[in-house]
Amino acid sequence: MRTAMAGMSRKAMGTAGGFLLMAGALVPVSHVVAATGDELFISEYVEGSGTNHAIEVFNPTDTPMSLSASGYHLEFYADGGTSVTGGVNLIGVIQPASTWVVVPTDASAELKAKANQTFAPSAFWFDGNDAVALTHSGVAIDIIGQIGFDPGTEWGTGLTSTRDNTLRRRSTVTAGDADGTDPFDPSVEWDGFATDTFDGLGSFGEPPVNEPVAITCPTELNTTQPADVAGAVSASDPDGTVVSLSVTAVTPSDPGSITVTDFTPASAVGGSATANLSVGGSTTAGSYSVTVTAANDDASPQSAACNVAVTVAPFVPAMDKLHDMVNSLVTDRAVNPAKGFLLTDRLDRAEADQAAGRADAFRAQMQAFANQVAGLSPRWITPAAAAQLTALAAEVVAEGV
Ligand SMILES: [Ca+2]
Ligand SMILES: [Ca+2]
Ligand SMILES: [Ca+2]
Ligand SMILES: [Ca+2]
Repeated sequence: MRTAMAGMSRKAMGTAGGFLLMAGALVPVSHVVAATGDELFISEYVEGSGTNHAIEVFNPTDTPMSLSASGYHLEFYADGGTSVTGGVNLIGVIQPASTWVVVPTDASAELKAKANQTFAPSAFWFDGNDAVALTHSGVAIDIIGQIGFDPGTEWGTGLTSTRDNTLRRRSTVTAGDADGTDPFDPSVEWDGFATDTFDGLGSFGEPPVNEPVAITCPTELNTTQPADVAGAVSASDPDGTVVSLSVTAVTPSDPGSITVTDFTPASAVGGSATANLSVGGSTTAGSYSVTVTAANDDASPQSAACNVAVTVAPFVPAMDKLHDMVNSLVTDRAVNPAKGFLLTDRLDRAEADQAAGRADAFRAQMQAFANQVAGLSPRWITPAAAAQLTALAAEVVAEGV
């Protein structure tokens, strides 16, 4: 039965109480309810550079349409001719509220990536002054241009014209222009775009917004040699999948020790990709501006970047820090000056032993220093300052000679 029906014209099948053959399924006609329209129409027209041509057909109904079984064709009438010059049979199933894009086989790769169907360019070739028609079972249901009239170069003016432009049907349009005999003015139902505008192909009306990638990173990362430091970086795309996070620039010069580590790509559309921006403790002391870039897996990837101010302070020996602290305690009179002198003197001796590599003597001097700190009365030094001195002294011993 299916084979027999496929061979019948739509008219022969009738409508009321009959069946339409669609997408390999028999759908009772009574269930075919128009969404915003009940017949396909052309929703985008590309007459671009070189061989970049495309026609997009829209299905405004709520029913999948088998284009071949229903007998849809695109045809053109060259240069004011009144008979069909050539055309292409549409083949495939156009889903409800969806589009069907046909492109010649010799179009650019970018345009062909948008195609649902390709055709031999010799069969269907329109170049601005040729009327283009969408037909259904031999009946023209939508015509761009005026059949039998040659406008010379194009219909329309500026971007809204049929040559070297893209024409996008306004989303308020719900049906094709079935009258191919009246004058054609594309500005009535179409918006015009520059040569080789392809971003509207694949959807009716304004192309959907491609949400940008968003990236989050710390404003700054600070460390002192030889300690490493790391900060969390993450990125996401509401309608895409972030698949990379990387350091793309380091100024003034890349020391090679500022890297992205622990990278985990987003597991799905809208998910977060995460990583750490890691600064090695061996990084040359200095200030760096680090650019981290995230990208998604779109055919033409979207990306987003952030900048992190990285500061690596040079290594300061614990002995220097201890000396500075004792000196400032004395200067600020935070410790009794006489006691302060004893502490300074003890440190000077320890430092001399350290410089000379006398490890045992150095440790003995540091022990004596610690004992002096411990012996200071709270009248002379605050417990907090005493604890800090003790901790620094332990660091000095740990660093050794
Ligand atoms: Ca022509
Ligand atoms: Ca017309
Ligand atoms: Ca479109
Ligand atoms: Ca996106």
